[in-house]
This record gives sequence, C-alpha cells and structure tokens, in this order.
Amino acid sequence: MTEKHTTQTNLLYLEDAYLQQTTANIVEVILDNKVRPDGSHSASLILDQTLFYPQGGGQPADQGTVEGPNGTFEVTHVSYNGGSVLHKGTLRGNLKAGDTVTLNLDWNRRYQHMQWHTLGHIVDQAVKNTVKDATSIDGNHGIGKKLSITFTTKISADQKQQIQQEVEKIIAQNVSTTTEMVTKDEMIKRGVKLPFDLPSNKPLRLLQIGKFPPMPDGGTHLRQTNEAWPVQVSDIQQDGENSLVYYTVENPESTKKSKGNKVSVADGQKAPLFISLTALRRQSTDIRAELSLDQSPVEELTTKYLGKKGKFNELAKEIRNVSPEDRKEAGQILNELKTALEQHIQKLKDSQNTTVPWTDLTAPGQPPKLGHMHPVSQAMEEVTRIFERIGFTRVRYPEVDWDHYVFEALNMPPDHPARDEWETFFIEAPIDQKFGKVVLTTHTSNGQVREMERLNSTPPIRMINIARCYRRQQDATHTQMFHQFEGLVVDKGITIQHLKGTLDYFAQEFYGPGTKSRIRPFHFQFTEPSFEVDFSCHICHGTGEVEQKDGKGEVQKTKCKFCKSGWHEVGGAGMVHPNVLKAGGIDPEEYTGFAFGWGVERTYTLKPGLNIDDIRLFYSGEMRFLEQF
Ligand code: FA5
Repeated sequence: MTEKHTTQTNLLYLEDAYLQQTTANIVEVILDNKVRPDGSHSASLILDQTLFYPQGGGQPADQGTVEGPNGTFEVTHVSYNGGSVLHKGTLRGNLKAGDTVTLNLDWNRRYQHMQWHTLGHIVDQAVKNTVKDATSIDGNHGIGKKLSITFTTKISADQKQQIQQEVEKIIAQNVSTTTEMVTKDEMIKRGVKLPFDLPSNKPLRLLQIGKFPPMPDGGTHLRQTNEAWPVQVSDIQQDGENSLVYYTVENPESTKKSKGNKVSVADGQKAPLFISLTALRRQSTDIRAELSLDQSPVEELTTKYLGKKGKFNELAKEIRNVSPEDRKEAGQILNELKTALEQHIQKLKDSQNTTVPWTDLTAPGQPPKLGHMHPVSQAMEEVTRIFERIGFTRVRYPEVDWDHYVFEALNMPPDHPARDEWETFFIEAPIDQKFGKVVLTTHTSNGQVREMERLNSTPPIRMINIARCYRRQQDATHTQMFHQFEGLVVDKGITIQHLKGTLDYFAQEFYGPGTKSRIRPFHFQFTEPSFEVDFSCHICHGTGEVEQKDGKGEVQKTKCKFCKSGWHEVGGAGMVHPNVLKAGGIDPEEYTGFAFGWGVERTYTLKPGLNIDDIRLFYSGEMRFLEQF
C-alpha cells in the first residue's frame, strides 16, 4: 500500500454542484489485501479531478461509480486527505493509474445533501435575523445525526415558531446562492467572519445566500430557494452554554414517509423537477449492466426489464422530467436501451431450448452475501497477532470490576485526586470490605494486578489485555464505550529500552515500515517514570509539513492537517510502579516491568489510508461506513 498521496485533486464540485458525470484520469489505485468471495477488492482511488464531495463541513460524502476500460469502482466513501481526495469503495475488474475513467454521481443522494446543507444555512440565517447577536459555530447537515445548527447564544424553545416563519420568508423570496473562490487574505480584507478551523490545505470559497453576509463554505448548494424542499424547525435544545437548533427536511416526492430523524437514509428518492441527460445515460448503463449479470430465467427477465412495470418503463417515465430541449436526445437514449435489452433477451432465448426445461448444473452458484468482522474487532485481532509474535499472551479480565483492581491496587488510594481523571461509571452494588465499589472498567490497567495474581506473583509476565472500557465522555475522539489494549511485561532486568523497542516494533508492524515511536514525560499514578506515546504521522512522515501546489502550480510547504505536528498521540506507558508490583505480590527489588495502554479505536484511525475524524462512526450502525472495511 502506498502511504503518500501528494496529488492535488481538482475539486469540480466547488465550481458546479450540479455536475453529475465527467471524465478523469486515475493517479493511483490502492488495493487492500482483502479479496471478497465474488472477486471484488476493497480499494481506494486517487484521481486528477473529481465531482465526488469528500465528507466535511457537516456534509456527508458522495457516492457513485467510476467506470474504466476494464473495471468498475463503486464509491462508498470519500475523504479529503491533505490535497488528495481519497475515494474508498469496491473495485470489480481492473483499474490502473493512467486509465481515463467516467465518474457517475449518485445524484439523488447528493441532491438530498444539497437540500440539507443549503437549508441549514437558511435556518442559520433565520436565527440570526430573529435572535439578536446570534453566533453559530457548527452545523450538522446529515453526518449520521439529526440536522442541526449550534449557536453559542442562548436561544429559547419559545422562538421556534418565529424562526420557522423567518425560514419560510427567506425561501419565499426565492433567493440565489452564489459562490466565489477567494484567498484567506481576501476574506479578511472583505471583513468576512472566519471560523477558527478554516482549512489551511483546501482551496477556499465564499458562499453567499441572497444578500446575507457571505461565509466560508466548501459544500454543495442549491442554486435558488425555489428548489427547496419543505423544512421544519423541529426543536431547540440547550447543550451546556450552547443552543442547538434542529431542523428536518422532507422530500415532497418521497412516497415513503419516514418518521422522526430524516437524515440517516438516502434511499433513492427522486430529486424533483429535472433529470440531466448524463444521469439518464448512467441509469441506462446501470440497467444494461444489471441485465448482463442477471441469472434469472428468460421469462422473468422479460417481465423484470421490459414488462409494464419493468425497469425500462420505470426509466422511460423520467422523460417528463427532462428539459424540453433535451427530450429528443433522451428519447434516443431510451430507444437504444430498449433495443439493447430486447437483443440481449432474444440472444438468451435463442441460446436455450425453451421447450425442454434445462438446468445448467455447471453454472456457478450464487454466493451468499457475506458479512465481515467489525473494523474494531479486525484491529483487535491484528494487535493480538502482532504481540503474540513476540511472546505476549492475550488475556481477558472482567469489564465490570472491583475498585481495587481498577484504582486501589494501581497506587490510587481512595480520595486520591488522580481518580477524578477517569470519569467513572459506578454500579449500584453492595460495597465489598476488601475490594470496594463495583465499577465499569475505565481502562485495561485493571488487568495488571489480576495478571500478576493469575501467575502466582511469579514472573516472567508478557500480557496483552484487550477489553471494553467505559468513561463518561462523548465527542469526536471519545465514546462512552471504547476499547483499550494493555501491555504488561515484568521480569528481571526490564528497562525503558525494552519498552521503547516494543513501541518501535509495534509502530512498524501496525502502521508500516518507517513509522517511528516517541515517548514524552507524563504522569500516571501506576507507572514511574510515565510517558505519553506518539507515533509518526504517515502523511508527512513525522515532519509536520506536506508539499502541495498553490494556484500558480508552485510547490509550497504547508502544515500537515492530519497531525499538525508530525506525530499522533495514542496513549500512555511507563515503568510499573513498585507499589503496583507489591500489590501483585512481586518484589520490586528483584523484578521490574513496563506497561502501556492505548485506545484501539484511536490507534486504528491513524492507519494509512483511513481518514476517520469521528470515532463515533464505528458505533453508528451505519452500514455504508462499516462496509468499507
Ligand atoms: C490510560 O487509560 C492508562 N491506563 C494508560 C496506561 C497504561 C498508562 C499503562 C501507563 C501504563 P488514558 O486515559 O490516557 O490512559 O487513555 C489511554 C488512551 O485510551 C487514550 O490515549 C485514548 O487513545 C484512549 N481513550 C481514552 N478515553 C477514551 C474514550 N472515551 N474514547 C475512546 N478512546 C479513549
């Protein structure tokens, strides 16, 4: 797998959000080593230009297909990776660097995202028109959560109706959205209010809705509000100092009325008013491809593709949504499709003796759809294998455990302030005189003294303990339930050098050759000395800078956005504290040891090729995300 993606992908969607099909050249194909039973690969593509929107700015990633001379790539996720756009998905057949390919956007999904995003800005503006000095800091336009705008200003739930009326007023004025590519300096010159996280490695664009103040925005937007679907300001809630204004958007064409949260499913609803010739062509190609793979009996194929309610007639109905000037060409596309379908079915009929029922016993079976292990389980398996190769034994200890093992035996007596760091969930259970309260384990370090006891306080110990942990934390890098892996080595003569050697070994095995580890002084109550552990960034190779071309095509060095410093922090480590050895019945005069504990999710998201900026996605149940691994 290649680790460096220095190509600057030309972002076509910034200029034209309505572009649904185009051609591009492949710069790099990155195959992972998983070949599925049907022969397809999970892979990533880098192109010289793209119309696929990479997830960001609150807007979810686009999906679609990339068709090349010898293969097809189904795009399931798109991310922005320091100048390159990484298209992740499934490769069928063969695509290689240099191939010219056709990009087909899943327009229905994109159009829904455009509705969500533009209407989010309109809700934002409506709040600002209604509530004095309202300041917004964030917007969620459909990434696995309810649509919302976050304001630092207090907004009362009573203002919902007033904001709704303002939204409707703006939409009724049929305002236009306009965009303009500008530099940061130009934005400052024009007095644009800049967010603190303005991207440093992306072309910058200003979005203006009607005559309202322009704002930096790289998303895709409706041209005019007369395209807007009905929007409802659904709720206003307080989150600490912030107020969240929630909104829902309903597709008027949708026959299925889904209830509640309307953001999680882009389910093939039809975008209203128009369908472009490129979209019609793509759908026509899809139907032909589907028929060519369809193994159903010929009679069934005829009904399914050419019957009254068949796929051809369904597509032919779209002609009413084609603009009058394109209708003639649309008619030709449909005629060609019908002829191709008829010819294919006729050929099948000719090749079969339809009077005698015949079964081809040599035909390959239909493989059942196979699932795969959850990405976090895959990561845990890989971690286990890596440490097993150097003599560690995987162990498991309870995730509902006594305070004694989680804190007390780790040199944290009751009321010690260090305990506050762990944001513990306590179980309502009788308190044991010796072992204390029952808690949900906040870290896998509870395994340290348990492992010493399991081995009757007799080193050598080489343990790798992987388990679920729980803390009262929830944001893009923290979940209430997460996983850690804990290493513990105790023997005679163990030093920091052994720890550093183990870290370097893991870095190279898990992240690939050339990855380095770094330790920085820190404090943990159960290790002395203690360290924070960092691994070098695979994008900038520990330098903290990436090279990319500016507007004039000249190579400039900019800060690596992925790591910002050249390094990623993954967890803690240190030499086992003598008091912990004593708690496990081991004589610290005779034995020494080292320990480390890292988050599985965090460690995994830093792998080359992945660019997951929100670990909550692992637990969202969102199949479009999980299927990529
Ligand atoms: C600890 O948990 C120590 N037990 C680690 C340790 C073990 C130090 C042995 C010394 C010797 P810390 O709280 O920093 O340390 O957590 C370690 C890692 O767990 C973090 O860097 C992060 O990767 C992960 N982590 C912690 N809390 C969460 C959370 N809520 N969600 C996801 N990952 C988390």
